[in-house]
Amino acid sequence: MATHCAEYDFLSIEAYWQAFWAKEGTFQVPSSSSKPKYYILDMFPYPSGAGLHAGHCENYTGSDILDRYMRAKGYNVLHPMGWDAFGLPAEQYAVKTGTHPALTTASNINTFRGQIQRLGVAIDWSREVNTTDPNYYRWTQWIFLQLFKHGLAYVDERAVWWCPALGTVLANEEVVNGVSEVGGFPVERKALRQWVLRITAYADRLLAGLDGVEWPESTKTQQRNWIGRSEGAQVFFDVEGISDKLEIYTTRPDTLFGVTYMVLAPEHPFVARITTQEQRAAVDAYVLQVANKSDLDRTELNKQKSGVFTGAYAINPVNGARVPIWIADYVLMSYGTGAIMAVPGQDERDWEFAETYNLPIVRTVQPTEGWTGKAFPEDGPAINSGFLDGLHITEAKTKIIAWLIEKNLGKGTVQYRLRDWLFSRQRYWGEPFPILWVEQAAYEAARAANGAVAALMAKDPVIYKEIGVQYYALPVPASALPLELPKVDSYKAAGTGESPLANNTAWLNVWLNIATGETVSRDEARPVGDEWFPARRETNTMPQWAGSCWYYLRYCDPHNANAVIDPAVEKYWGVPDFYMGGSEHAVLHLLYARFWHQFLYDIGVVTTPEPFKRLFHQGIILGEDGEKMSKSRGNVINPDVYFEKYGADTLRLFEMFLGPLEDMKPWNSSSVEGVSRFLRRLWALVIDKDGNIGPKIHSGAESTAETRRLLHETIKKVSGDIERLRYNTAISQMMIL
Ligand code: ANZ
Repeated sequence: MATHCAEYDFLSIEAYWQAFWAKEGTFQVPSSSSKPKYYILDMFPYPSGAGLHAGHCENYTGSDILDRYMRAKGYNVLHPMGWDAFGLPAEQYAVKTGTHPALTTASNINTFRGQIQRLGVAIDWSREVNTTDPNYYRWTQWIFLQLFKHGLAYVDERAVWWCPALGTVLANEEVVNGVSEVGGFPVERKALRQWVLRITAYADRLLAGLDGVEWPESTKTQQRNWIGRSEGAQVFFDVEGISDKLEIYTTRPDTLFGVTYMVLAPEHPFVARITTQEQRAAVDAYVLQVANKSDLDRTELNKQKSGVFTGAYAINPVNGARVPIWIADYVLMSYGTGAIMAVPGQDERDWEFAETYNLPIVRTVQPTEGWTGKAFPEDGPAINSGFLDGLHITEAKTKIIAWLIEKNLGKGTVQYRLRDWLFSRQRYWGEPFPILWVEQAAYEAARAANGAVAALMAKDPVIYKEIGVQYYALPVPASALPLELPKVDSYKAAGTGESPLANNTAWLNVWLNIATGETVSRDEARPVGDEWFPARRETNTMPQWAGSCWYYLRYCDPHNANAVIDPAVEKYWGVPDFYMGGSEHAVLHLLYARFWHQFLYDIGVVTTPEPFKRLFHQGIILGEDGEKMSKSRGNVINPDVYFEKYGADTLRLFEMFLGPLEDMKPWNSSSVEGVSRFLRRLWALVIDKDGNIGPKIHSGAESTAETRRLLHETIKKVSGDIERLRYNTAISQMMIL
C-alpha cells in the first residue's frame, strides 16, 4: 500500500505532522537528561491584533533550523515560546470599547499560537508563558520586591507628558508633533511621583560584561554608548559675590586656559542666586521658554544656539580671568553637574554659541596644518596654556588634574550617560506594584513588629511628600503575591495623573496589618488590634519591559509555585545558548534584562552573571516595494495566505533563501514560485508515482563517484552553514545537489 501521496500535497502533509507533534508531545523536553542541553530563545512577541508578520516567521524559522539541527546532533534542545502581553494597544482598545485588555490579549494570543504552530516550529508548548498571567507576574512583582529590599528602587518626581483635555498621562509615542495622537489636544510636561530603578549602580558591570559575550559588534557598541562612560574632571570656579563655588564637569580639563565663558542649565540652582537685577527679566523669560522642551530637542546638534547672560562672573582658577556666566538650554541639568566651562576654541557647540553672542574665542590646542574648521576638537600640542604649553592632550590632562588636586580646586572623575531607569507608568494594563503607602507611625510600627513586612523593607525608607505629609513605602509581603490587577469600571485615567487603578477605591484604600502584611478594604470596619493601620496602594504600574527582563528563566521552570526557578533546574538549563531577535532591542530590552540578571546573580537566584551568551539579529524584511511593511502602505505580507497557497515549508525555505539572515531585504514573491518548484522536485525525487519511497533513493550503491562526492561536500557545507546561520547558502548548495 502506498504510504505517501504521489503529488507534493503540502496541506495534508503539514496538517498530518503538526497534529502528530501535538499529540505525541514530540518537542517536549525534560529538565534533566544525560544528553547535553542546548537552549534556544526567541525574543517573544507582543501579541498584537495584526497577527504574525513576515519578520516573526523569519525569526522563528531561523531559530527552528538550528533547533532541529542540534536535536539531530543529540542535544536536549529547549525551544520555548511565550507572550510579552502587557502594552498599550490592548489598553487603548479597552478605553475605546470597554473590553477588558485580558480578553483582547487572550484572543490575540490564540491567533499567534495557531500561526506559529502552522509555521511548524518545534516549540515545547507545555512551557508557554504569558507576562499578564498572575502566576507569571507574581514573580515579576517578587523580583521588584527584592530590588526594593536591596535599595535599588526609589521614588522621584519625574516629568511625563500630560494632556489636560484627556485627563491622562501620555506615552512618548502617543504624542505626535506636540499634540496628543488621539484628538490632537495640547500636551505639557507634568512632574509626577514615579518609581525609578538604580540601574546606574550596575553601570561598570554592565560595561564589563559585554567583553565576554558573543554578540554582534554593533550591538555591543550601542550598549557601550548608551552607558556612556566618560572620564574627565570636576573643577570648582569661584563666583563673584557668593561664597559657594560653582562645580563643572569637563572631559577636557587640558583646555582650562581657553575658557571664555560659563554656561549653567536654566534649571541650575545657582541661577536664581547669581542673576543680577538688570538681567532678571530676560533670564526669567528664558527659563520659562525652556521649561516645555525635552532634553532631546535641547541637545539637537544642528539647532540654533540660544541663551541669556546672567550678569554674573566666575573666576578661572588657572589664570584669574573674569568669565561671564550664561544660561543656555544646550546644557542639561541631568548630566554631569548641570554646569560647564565653555571652550569655543575646542568645542563646536561652544564655538557656535560664542559666534552667536560675540564672546571671545581662544585656541588652546594647535590645529593641524590646513585646518579649515572652526573649533578644533582633535589632539595636538597645547598653546596659550601657561605651564601646559607644548604638551599633548593626555599629558596635559594628567598634569592639570594633578595641579587641581594640589590646589584643592578639583579632581579626576567618571561620568555616565546612563540614567536610572524610570520604572512606572500611569496605566491599567501592567503589573501592579506590590507597595503600600503609609504614614510615619505605621512605617515605624512595621519595623518594630519585625514581621513579614519588615523582612522586605530597605535599610533606608522610600519616602515621598504630598501637601506637607510624608508617606513611606511598605512592601506587600511575598506570601500575598500575586497582587492582582483589580477590576475597574473605566479604563480611562483617574483625571489626576494617576492610573485607572485609582478609580477602584475599595481596592485602593486598605487597613494594613503591619506585622503580617494582611490587608482589608477600608470599606470594611477597622479590624481589632494595634497592628492595623490605614494604607493606600500604589497606583502606578510597571512598564512593559518588566516582564521581558526575566522570561527566559521562567521557561525553564514555568509552573513552579515556590520560586522564580528551581536551583536544580537553573543549574541544568543555565541561560540561553542562543538568543535571536530584532536589533531594535539592541539597547533597552537587552540592557534591562542584563541588569536584572546581574542583580539575580547577586542575590543567588541564578549562577551565571550574564543572561545571553550568543545573540543574533535577523534583518528586517521589507515590503515588495522596498519600503518598510506597514498597513498604511498596504505592503504587509500575511503568512496565512502563503500557508494556504504554498505551504509552511515553502514559506520557511523562501524566507531563508531571500538573502543573508542578518541582512535587510525586500520580499520577492516571484522567487516563492521557484522555491515551491524545488520542493516539488525534491518530493518527486523521493516518492514515486505510486506514493512509495522511490527507487532513486534506494540506489545509493549505484550512484556515481561524482554524485557521492557532491553529497559529502553538501553535508559538510550545510552543517557548517547551519552552525553559522548562513542558511541561504546552505539552501543553494542543496539545490545544486
Ligand atoms: C569643556 C570642553 C572642551 C568640553 C572641549 C568638551 C570639549 P561627554 O564626553 O559626553 O561626557 N558637558 C558637561 N556637562 C554637560 C551638560 N550637563 N550638558 C551639556 N554639556 C555638558 O561630554 C562631556 C563634555 O560635555 C564636557 O566637557 C562639557 O564640555 C560638556 F574642547 O568641557 B566639555
